[in-house]
Amino acid sequence: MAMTKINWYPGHMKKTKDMMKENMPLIDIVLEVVDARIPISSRNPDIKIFSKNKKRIIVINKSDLVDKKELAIWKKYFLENNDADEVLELSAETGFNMKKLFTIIDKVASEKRERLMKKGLRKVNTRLMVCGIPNVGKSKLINKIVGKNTAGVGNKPGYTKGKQWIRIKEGLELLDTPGILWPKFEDDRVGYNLAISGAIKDEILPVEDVACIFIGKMISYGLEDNLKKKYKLLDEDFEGVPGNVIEKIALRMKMLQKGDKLNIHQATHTLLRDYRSGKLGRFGLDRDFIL
Ligand SMILES: Nc1nc2c(ncn2[C@@H]2O[C@H](COP(=O)(O)OP(=O)(O)OP(=O)(O)O)[C@@H](O)[C@H]2O)c(=O)[nH]1
Ligand SMILES: [Mg+2]
Repeated sequence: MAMTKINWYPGHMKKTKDMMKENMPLIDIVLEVVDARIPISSRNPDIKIFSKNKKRIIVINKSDLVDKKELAIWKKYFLENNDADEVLELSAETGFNMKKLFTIIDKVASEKRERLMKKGLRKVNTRLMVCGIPNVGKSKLINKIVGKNTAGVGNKPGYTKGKQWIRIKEGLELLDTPGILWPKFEDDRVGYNLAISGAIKDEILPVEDVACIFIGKMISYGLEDNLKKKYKLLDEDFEGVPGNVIEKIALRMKMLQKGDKLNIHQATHTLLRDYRSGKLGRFGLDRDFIL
């Protein structure tokens, strides 16, 4: 199948990137949020570059959406690659490992405090920048850190607009930033994984191609049973190309439009929505990068 190239780099992302670079001198800790379902595809190479000389924490968020074994593989991978000083799997949804995150932030903050107090400074502020691609849960995580709904959270990419400084406690401040992607996805798989996971707005996507690639992935991972159970599919429905499976979903779920035609549009969107909310099982999409 010929794949349409996916790209999403609107002007506000470039502006955000410039804003982040400008604020970098103020920042001590860069907390990069990645999506547990796509830990490699959701790492923005620009963030890697401008966080180089900072303390770096990678938070693998949405860990509730993937299997524990898969999470362990990614954590090891980031640590071995020296991608960050600390790597923590977490769920801003369930609160899993939030306590550990506080401990890590406190540790980094107190190291800085001690260092500067030795130099004679009395008041030391630690500033943390929370960044990542759109829709990974940055704002939700911040609300969990702060303990109240300070940052706006939305079930669509590009929700946060503009920067927002938030005070966590005496001497500790945090910057919420809008999600940013980068100008060109070198690997087509990255664009599609971002699209499937919900980091790119559906309005600009070739959603049917995206759904096809997704079905193909599930089949290659041996996850046909998850689809069968959810959409009442039969063995024979998997004969032929992945696009047929989408038609079969519409057929078995009786998704019809005017003139009793199958509603492929509805089947496509239902499929993606179900994966994004964890209803098709707990699995990620990046395993073919390393396995
Ligand atoms: N399952 C699950 N969903 C989460 C988690 N964290 C956030 N979400 C959901 O993901 C969606 C995006 O969350 P936000 O906090 O708005 O994401 P963001 O990274 O700030 O997004 P932008 O502002 O668009 O860059 C919302 O629907 C959240 O409820 C998590 O740990 N698990
Ligand atoms: Mg946000």
